[in-house]
Amino acid sequence: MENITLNVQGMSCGHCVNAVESSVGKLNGVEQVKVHLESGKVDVSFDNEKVTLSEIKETIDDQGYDVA
Ligand SMILES: [Cu+2]
Repeated sequence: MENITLNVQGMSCGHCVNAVESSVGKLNGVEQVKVHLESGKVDVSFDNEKVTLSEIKETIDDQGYDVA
């Protein structure tokens, strides 16, 4: 299991938190996802044999947010 923290720009309210948490949380292999709205950080725990970091970043990007 990998634990990473991503810096994500553009999240501003509870809707954004839900959009990121639910879309990333649906990915097969993602164990846990937690958005920290104030700091713009997203903690993700995932199984890197099932899902890649770039797939996670792409999913956040697809929701309309910029991943550092
Ligand atoms: Cu929002």
